[in-house]
Amino acid sequence: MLTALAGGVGAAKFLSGLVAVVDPASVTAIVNTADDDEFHGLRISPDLDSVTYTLAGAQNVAQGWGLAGETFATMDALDRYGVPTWFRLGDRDIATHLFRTQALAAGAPLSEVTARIAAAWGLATRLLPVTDDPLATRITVRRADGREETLRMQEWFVKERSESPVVAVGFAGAETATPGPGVLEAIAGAETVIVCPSNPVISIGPILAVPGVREALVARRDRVVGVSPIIAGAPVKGPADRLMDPLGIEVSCVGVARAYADFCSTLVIDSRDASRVAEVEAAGVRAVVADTLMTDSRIAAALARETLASVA
Ligand code: FO1
Repeated sequence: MLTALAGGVGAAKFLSGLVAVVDPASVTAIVNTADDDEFHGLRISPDLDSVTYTLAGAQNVAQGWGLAGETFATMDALDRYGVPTWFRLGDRDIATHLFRTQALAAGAPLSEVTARIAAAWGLATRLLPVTDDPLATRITVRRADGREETLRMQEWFVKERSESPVVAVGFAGAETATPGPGVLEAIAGAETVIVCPSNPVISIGPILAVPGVREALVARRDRVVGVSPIIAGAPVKGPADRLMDPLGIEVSCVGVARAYADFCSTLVIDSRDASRVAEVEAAGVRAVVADTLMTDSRIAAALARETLASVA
C-alpha cells in the first residue's frame, strides 16, 4: 500500500501518473484541507476537489482547478445581487459543494463526505482529509503603508492574486486538530510514503502541522520520498516562491530538501537541478535526478515509476 501527501494541482498530476503505474486501489492520498473555505454558504475543499476531479479525468486542465467544460451562469446571475463573486464557482462544481455542505450539515465528518464524493466519481484511490477538524491557512501580508493584515488563504491566493508580500503564514486550528480517520495508519502501514510536488508551505505545511503527522512520518523516514515542486529555482506553478522566500526557505530543491530533511530520506529533483545533488545530500537527503516537469501523462507516469524505484 502506498500513501501520498497531496495538495492541489501538482499533486493531482503526480497522482494521476502514480495510479497509471500501480493499482489505484493500493494508493491512499492524505490531502490538505487548509485551503478550505466557505463561499455563498457552501463548503469548498479545493485540494480534495482537485485530486478527485483529476483522478476522475474530469478536471479543467488549462485552468488548473474545477471541471472541464464548466460554465459560470450562476456566478454571473449572482452579480445582479452585488455579492462578491471573485471566487468563481462553476455550475457543475456547485453540485459538489451543495452535496458536501448538506452532508456536513447533517453531521457527517469531512472524511465520510470525501469518501462518498470519491465513490460517486468512481475513484478506487482512497482520499483522506488530513483532519476532520477546522484547519485554515492564514497569510499575513504587509500593505504599502507598512500595516500588516492577515488574510484567509483564498483572499490572498485568488482575490489578491498572491501579489501581496507575505510576512507570515499560520494554520488556524492546527494546535487542536487531530489526524483524520486512517491518516496515521496510512503513514505507519505504507510500504512507501510519497510527498507529492505540492507547495511546501501552504499545501504540505498544513499536513505536517496536524499534531502527530510529522512524528509519524519521522518514524518512517527511510520509506519517505519527496518530489521537489521547485525546478531551477522556481515553482512549476503557483506562488511557492512568494511564500518560501519570506519564510527564509531557499527557493530551490535544496531549500525543499532542508525543509523536509527530518522526515524525508530521498528527494527526487529535476534534471535541470542535477548540479545541486551535492547540496541536497549535504542536507542529509539522498538526491535522485529525474524529469519532474509533468507536461503530459506519460511523463507523470514515468516520474511516479522513478519515484517508487528510488526507495525500492
Ligand atoms: N483559483 C483561482 O485562481 N480563481 C478562482 O476563482 C478559483 C475558484 C475555485 C473554486 C473551487 C475550487 O475547488 C478551486 C478554485 N480555485 C480558484 C483554485 C483554488 O484557489 C486553489 O486550487 C487552491 O486553493 C490552492 O491550491
